[in-house]
Amino acid sequence: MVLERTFIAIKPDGVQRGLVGEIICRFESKGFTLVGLKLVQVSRELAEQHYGVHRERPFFSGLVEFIISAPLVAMVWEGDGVVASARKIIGATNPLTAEPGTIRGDFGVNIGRNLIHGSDAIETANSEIALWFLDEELVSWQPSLSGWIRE
Ligand code: DAT
Ligand code: MG
Repeated sequence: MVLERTFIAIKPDGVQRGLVGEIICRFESKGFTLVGLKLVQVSRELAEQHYGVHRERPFFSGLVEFIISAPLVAMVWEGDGVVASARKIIGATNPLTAEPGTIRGDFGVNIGRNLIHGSDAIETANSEIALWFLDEELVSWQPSLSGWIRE
């Protein structure tokens, strides 16, 4: 497996509902490594850039308004296959159809309040990490438990 990094954001609904700790716990417990973390009041410009791929979709303006409405928690997680694995931990886009055991399946009911963002591919992860974090905000470190988590 290749050590990857992915961009994860706990959206404003997750922060307001007090789910930051619970959500971080899911990634920590899995065995991934936190390498970047900050609470951000997002600018409209950053939100529009982040969701640029959805610019033509009918939900785009509502999505941007939601993302900038209150602080979110931006994170970078590192680990073997973390990009695809995080998407599984997060669950399907619509929380109503997301499997129980996933973050969206356990805590959400509405597609417009689905709690969390995760990069959908390695290339997307790289560009989202560069969009949200400066190089010096990311910390490369070796958890002392790593020998008990990966061979
Ligand atoms: P994901 O967040 O699972 O990668 P996406 O990239 O297709 O999903 O969409 C980005 C966000 O836009 C999604 O988390 C919630 C919102 N969204 C997507 N489809 C929507 C829809 N049909 N109605 C309202 N919001 C939607
Ligand atoms: Mg997406």
